[in-house]
Amino acid sequence: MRSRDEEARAILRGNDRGGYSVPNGRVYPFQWNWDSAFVALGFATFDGNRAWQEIETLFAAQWADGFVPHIVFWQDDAGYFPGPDRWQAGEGVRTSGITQPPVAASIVRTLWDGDPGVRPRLAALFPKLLAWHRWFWRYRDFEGRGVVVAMHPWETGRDNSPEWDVPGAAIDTAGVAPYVRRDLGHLDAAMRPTGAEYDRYVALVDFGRSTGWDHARIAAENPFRVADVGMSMIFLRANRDLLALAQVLSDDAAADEIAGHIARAEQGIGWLWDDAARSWCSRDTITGRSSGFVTSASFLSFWAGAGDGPRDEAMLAHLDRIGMRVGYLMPSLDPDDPGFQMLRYWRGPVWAVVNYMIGRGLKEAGHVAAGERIRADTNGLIARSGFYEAFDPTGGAPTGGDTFSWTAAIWLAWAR
Ligand code: 9YW
Repeated sequence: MRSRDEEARAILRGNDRGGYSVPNGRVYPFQWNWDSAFVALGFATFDGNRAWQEIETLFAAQWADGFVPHIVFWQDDAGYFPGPDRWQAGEGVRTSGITQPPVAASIVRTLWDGDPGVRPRLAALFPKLLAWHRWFWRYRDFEGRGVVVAMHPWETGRDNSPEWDVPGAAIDTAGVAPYVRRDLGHLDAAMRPTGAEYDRYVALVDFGRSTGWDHARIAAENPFRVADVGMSMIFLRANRDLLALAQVLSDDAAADEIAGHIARAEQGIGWLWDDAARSWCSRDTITGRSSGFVTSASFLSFWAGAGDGPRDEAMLAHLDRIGMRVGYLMPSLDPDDPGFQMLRYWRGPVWAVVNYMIGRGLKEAGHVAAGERIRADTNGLIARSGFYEAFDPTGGAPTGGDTFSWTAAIWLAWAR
């Protein structure tokens, strides 16, 4: 029998389409943004060149304004909806018109890790990373609050999290032209977003396309504009990592610029603290209302270094409580929430990539035992069930697609 390590490497090789990876060959046949960043970590354990290439191909699809798309359609494939014809976006290569959590700078910093041999590749990538971050400051923090405003649930990477239910109710789905979901041909509907949620996803795609993917207009008019706690924490951390890379490259002007934005985020992120929930929560920028949901993204405060003594203590208390309710941390939704569903995508299941950020963040913040529990639980899930998209936190059963690239990568880079 092959070891889990060998299986993981075989999955990464099998999902390699020549310079870029697909998350899973059947369900997701294109390049996804934050998947590629995590996948690079896995490649780095056995093929350093291929690791850098994964990020370089993603940035080859960058638009002139700095935007980096959430999907790159290097080749068309009828197995996924919405495909390039529905998006009608991209410059050079066809892409989607929304982005995804900006984790790439943090991953590049890990790949760099002081290896002088890769300095030319780092120097070539740095201006592209900076251009993407500038795009975020301009179009996803247009109120200058120091947070990231998501324009689509898919942009957050946590598609059907209940955080989007109330803000999403304002999206008009009456005019959505008929479409056929392809995901339900590959996967159990009970593990996927509902039809009503999909209508909202498609309505937002149609709205963006109707603007010609004009990011300024989208920032002003999009019917969904939610400050996502996950993207905000990931971006704060990514800016700290980008600042470190600017210092490596002795780029003082960039370092000053990035440091200014970090200071703004450190001031502004408190807007996402919910006193009633005693947690970090997403907040609707249109109504000003906090979601009130404790999700796995709430715990990314440790990865961001956003907390202070009392807030960190409050999050650790949630972690202890949740840890006694489930077999495996960190469920994507608080199991004490009435909407918790152990198999339905981002309403319960555990995702290895989120665990990687929470676990590393906890350890770096000095909460070593809690960080180690997250790593050991991730290890236990994969050892028990294999390289699935996500896992039931109560008993560890697999959910979603199999042979998943980022789950294999997190195993190799961190969980094993
Ligand atoms: C979809 C590829 C992507 C991830 C997202 C995840 C899912 C796409 O798959 O979204 O159609 O459901 O939610 O985070 O990048 O793995």
